[in-house]
Amino acid sequence: DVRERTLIAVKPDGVQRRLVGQIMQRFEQRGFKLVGLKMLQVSDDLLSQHYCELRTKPFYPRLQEYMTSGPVVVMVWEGYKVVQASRTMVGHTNPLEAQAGTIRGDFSSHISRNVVHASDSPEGAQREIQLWFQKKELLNWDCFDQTLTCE
Ligand code: YYY
Ligand code: MG
Repeated sequence: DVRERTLIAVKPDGVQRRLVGQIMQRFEQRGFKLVGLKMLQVSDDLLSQHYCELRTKPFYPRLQEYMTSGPVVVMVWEGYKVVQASRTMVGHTNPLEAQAGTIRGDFSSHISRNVVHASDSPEGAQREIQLWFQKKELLNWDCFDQTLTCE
């Protein structure tokens, strides 16, 4: 399905460290299509819905403090197997185990500052996209190079 979508977020440390452009560039370079983009300050409520399965974990208070410490840039990317591809591009949750060449492997060194979020399944992606974006904030657009005719 070339219309598969995933939610990617540059976490507060990524914004602080001016990594937004480099992270977006990797998804563009890979050939995925940007269909949603915004910057926002995350509330405790949104975060607990986003990480509903982690709310009872011992690290959750630390995660909440980190994720609400400053703005995040959240985006929706579309393309063939984009969920799986972006998990590979992002790398292991723990940067110490993330391969060089992945976003976490190249830009982070601690699990509590791992720079980026990526949905982990197509179902999870759908849930997260609905949580973070209103329908009208997602744009369908076609590539010009496929619709242009020569004069
Ligand atoms: O999907 P991913 O971000 O790779 O990992 P999750 O298991 O969904 O955890 C979400 C988030 O929680 C992770 O990116 C960092 C943080 N975290 C942590 O601080 N300490 C852990 N032991 C596990 C996760
Ligand atoms: Mg996850």
